[in-house]
Amino acid sequence: MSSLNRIAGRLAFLALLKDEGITHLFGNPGTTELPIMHALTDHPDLKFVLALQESLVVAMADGYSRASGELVACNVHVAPGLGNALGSLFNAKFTGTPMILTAGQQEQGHGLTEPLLYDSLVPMAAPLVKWAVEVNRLEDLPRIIRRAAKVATTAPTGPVFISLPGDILNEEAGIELGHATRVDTAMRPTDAGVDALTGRLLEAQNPAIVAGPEIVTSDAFREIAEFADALGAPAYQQTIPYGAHFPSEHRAFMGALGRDQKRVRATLEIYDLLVFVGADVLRMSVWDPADAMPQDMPIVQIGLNDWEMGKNYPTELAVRGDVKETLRALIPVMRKKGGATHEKTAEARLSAVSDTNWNAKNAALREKTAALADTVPIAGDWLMMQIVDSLPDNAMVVNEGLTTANSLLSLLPYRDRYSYHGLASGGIGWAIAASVGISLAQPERPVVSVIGDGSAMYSVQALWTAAHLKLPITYVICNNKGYRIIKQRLLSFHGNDNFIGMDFEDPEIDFSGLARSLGMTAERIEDPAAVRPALDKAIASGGPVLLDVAVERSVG
Ligand SMILES: Cc1ncc(C[n+]2csc(CCOP(=O)(O)OP(=O)(O)O)c2C)c(N)n1
Ligand SMILES: [Mg+2]
Repeated sequence: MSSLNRIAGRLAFLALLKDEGITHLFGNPGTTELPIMHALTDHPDLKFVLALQESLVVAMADGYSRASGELVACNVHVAPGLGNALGSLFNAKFTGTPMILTAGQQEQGHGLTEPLLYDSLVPMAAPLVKWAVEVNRLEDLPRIIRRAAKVATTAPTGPVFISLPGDILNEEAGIELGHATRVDTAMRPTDAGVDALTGRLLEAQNPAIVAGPEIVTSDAFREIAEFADALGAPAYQQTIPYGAHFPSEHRAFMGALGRDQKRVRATLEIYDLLVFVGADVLRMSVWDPADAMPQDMPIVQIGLNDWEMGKNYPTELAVRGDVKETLRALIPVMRKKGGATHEKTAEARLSAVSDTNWNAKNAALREKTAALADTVPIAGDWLMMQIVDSLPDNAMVVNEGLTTANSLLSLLPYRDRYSYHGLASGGIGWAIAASVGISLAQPERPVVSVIGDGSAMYSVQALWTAAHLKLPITYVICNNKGYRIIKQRLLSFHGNDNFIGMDFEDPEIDFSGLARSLGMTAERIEDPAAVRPALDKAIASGGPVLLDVAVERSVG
């Protein structure tokens, strides 16, 4: 080790992050993070983004990565802070977000005496990350950060965790910082693999495509549409539609499958081959004895997430490859092999869905929704249509609107891979904070964030960060004074309409007042006619605004 490079652990840590491409450090500091906060003075180009609770720290970083595709870094405070962060870390695991999460740790040896705030951090984080480690020697820090970045960014991507004891951060040593390693996973199958795939696809009489998140991560938004054209197959979005997985207005697009086992099965039963492209294979939410997958349905899977391949259902052809590169290789071979005959078949198969595709359903829904203009409290569908109609071309939509946003994806067309970001894992309390990261990742694009009032209250302090950074985010709170989805389910699963613990009416939550207290412009809206002007004004303001909209509460 060279003595020329004597450097304190805290400075090495930040220098290493920057060298791995990190531009923002999302965090919430405590005493054990003070070495890092101290070192930030020497790294003014690394932007520290303060979140006022650790779950928000991680959700902000998660949003940044989802809207940029970049590796992100975030830092939380020892055991209680890591504990707070775990719900958001679960979300990041679910979406495979490439993230380095660090936490300050009590000095080695001091921890043994069980001081305040101390507990073992690695076992806490381990189940939710690809790799969890504590740094025990300053000399190991570069190797650990380099490896963490490589592990997080190598597909299937995901979060990693590093515990940083105070003595490591404060110590000085002559260490080499080394260089970043990135594994090129933009691989395509062999020619033989492409041939086999082509043969199987052309053999199907009535295939369907299911598209998922690897369309976004591999930048295959255009290729997936070309593939649907070339194959002549209707395309569904996977059961958890948390991103822009297919251009909605393309004639092949049928919308998301949903998570009702019987309905999914009925939808898919008519096909003789399902082609999953970078998608989960019918991941469900609530248990139902009926299986969503039709009996003996042949399956083809393409993507980098081999854990998903054949996981729950046997897969006839599982191809590990980058979605974009694989489709690029596949499309010309398929066109050539299929020739004019297949082209005609493909054309006919796509014309056959022109009355049932997303465009057709969208037109019908818009007509039906227009009739709800005078409904008070404001109808969810009508609110969603106003939001969609108010969006500038480059806007991004964030969705944790739950029941009020039921129809959002039938109204909002995905037009580029970063145009839509939805809650993925089911763990609510993501969107207010994630919107901050999403906005920071694409600062030129206005963000409209649709959030249930219940979900909003899990992470409402994130409004402060949006206000502090003056981000162009319009938060639309869908205020039905309770957990409507839980009420709906108590009624439909148990026939019980005694909604204990599902209302917050006494007292009512004053979201406008809450937002103003955190430094944000805000407005309460009860009149449907006031929605559009308020949205237009909020989006045009270019700053953070919260609209507290009184929406329908009906259950059943
Ligand atoms: C972290 C977490 N805690 C609790 C739940 C259970 N849960 C799911 S939806 C929901 C209520 C959502 O309420 P709101 O955002 O107001 O939407 P609404 O149902 O009223 O449309 C709750 C409590 C969850 N999914 N995640
Ligand atoms: Mg609600």
